[in-house]
Amino acid sequence: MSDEKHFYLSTPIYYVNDVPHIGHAYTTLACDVLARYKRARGYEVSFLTGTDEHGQKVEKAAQAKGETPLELADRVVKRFQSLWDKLNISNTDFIRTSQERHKLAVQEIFRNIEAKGDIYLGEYEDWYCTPCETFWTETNLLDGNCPDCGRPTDKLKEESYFFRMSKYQEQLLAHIEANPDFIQPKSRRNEILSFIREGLRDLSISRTTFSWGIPVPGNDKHVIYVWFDALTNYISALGYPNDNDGEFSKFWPCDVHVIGKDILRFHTVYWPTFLMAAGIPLPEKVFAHGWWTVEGQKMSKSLANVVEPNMLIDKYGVDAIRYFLLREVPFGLDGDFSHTALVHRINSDLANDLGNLVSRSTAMLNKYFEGELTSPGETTDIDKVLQDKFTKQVKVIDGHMEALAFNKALQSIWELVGAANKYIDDSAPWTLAKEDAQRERLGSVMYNLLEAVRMIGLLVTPFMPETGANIGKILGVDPADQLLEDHDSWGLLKPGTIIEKATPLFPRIETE
Ligand code: ME8
Repeated sequence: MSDEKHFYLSTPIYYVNDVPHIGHAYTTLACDVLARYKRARGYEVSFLTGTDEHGQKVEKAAQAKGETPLELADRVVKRFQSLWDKLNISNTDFIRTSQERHKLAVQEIFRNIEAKGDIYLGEYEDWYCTPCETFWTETNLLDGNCPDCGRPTDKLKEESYFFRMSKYQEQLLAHIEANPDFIQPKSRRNEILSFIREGLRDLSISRTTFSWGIPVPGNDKHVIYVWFDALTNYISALGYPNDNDGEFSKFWPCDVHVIGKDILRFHTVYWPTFLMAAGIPLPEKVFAHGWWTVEGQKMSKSLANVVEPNMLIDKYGVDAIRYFLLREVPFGLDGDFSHTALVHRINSDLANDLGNLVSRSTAMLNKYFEGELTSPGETTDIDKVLQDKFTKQVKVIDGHMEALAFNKALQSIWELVGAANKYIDDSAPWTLAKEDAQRERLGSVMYNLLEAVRMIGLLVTPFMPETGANIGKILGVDPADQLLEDHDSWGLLKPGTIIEKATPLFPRIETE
């Protein structure tokens, strides 16, 4: 980590020729959970997302709609921003590559690398896939088509500026070898290592066949290649080439770029070599997550199976969607989105396990003590087991969060939910309530149970901010006391607190 109490993370910047779908929501959501967790651990967090607005793909999409590229971008960017609001995304900045601050940074890094002699003018002849904005050599093509998306490619010959990427091959290999965590997960790292070992070619980084982009400094016949432009967003947002009141020196190098596996090579080969050439330190880590299919099929407009996040949030609630996306699939692996799986998770994990725990605990406290929490008495063996489990698990969860193993972190939190539910069964409050002599013991059981609920509320907050806040409110916890870093130890609920009977947190979804 670059600095102990600062944390900088980023999503990819999304193309504006498409409207946001569940895949975009997934990456942004994962970053949000990590950002919230780090804040709860006392870090100052810079969390960047934004939109990638230049390039031929966007220019063509705008033409097809009879708009200018900027009109298209202005329209689509609102769709992204309103979805992020609705998903409770806590980004601290939103960069658009059409902004002046970005243009300045891109031209500056171009000039910087050119001044060092690592950019030269040459001629390019290769096969170009416009949907992927990628050049391919003849041998890369599959039956003449793009090896990534399968669509036709065009032969392009043009004057082009080149970046001496080949020069950085050994330095990049050495960096990846010396920093085992630089590319995650491990399988992705191996994939990139073998790609680099096959040999890096110099990279064409300008185009003359269209104009929607940032002009090459001193030669505006050329616009800068959209990936050279887009990747620079991670530093332009911090004010590069300036320090932006200390932002750049505080947050760079970035702690983690979170991306989908589709854009790994751009982030772990192109971007680090650009930075090496410019003399800028490399990001600490690039984490590539897997790909979502929908009901077993690739998401595509032609199949009309694109999952629209707004609709899902309206139907099931924002926290249920946040929970499902990060619980269902190990971060880093591919996964399948299905309505059956979503409804199952909501009913079993949220309504049944968590929702019932909160309802039962608060209902019993009201039934037996009119809602008033009493001081816990002597600690028995089963109390100790519960407390130890919570204390240990907080550390286990922290390890999972550091590793971006969101599903494991949730699994571990749900083990606590299970332990608390089991504690109810083992301590059988309904039996204790029958004997006056057990009154103090019953009070202790209630205290432990609600303390367990408090800790669970804190731990779920980064994943489900509304649910975490609701649990805090039910328990009468001051929101200022919800910072995980200072409140993750057992026994902080104040005796004497009045806690009302909770309404169900998650209504069950009826299925046929
Ligand atoms: O690639 N499953 O933008 P983009 C999971 N502008 N994640 C998915 C997904 C799916 N089915 N579909 C998309 C670009 N994603 C460039 C990035 S960064 C300097 C420039 C997510 O709009 C995933 O994070 O095509 C993927 O990397 C990203 O959307 C691609 O978004």
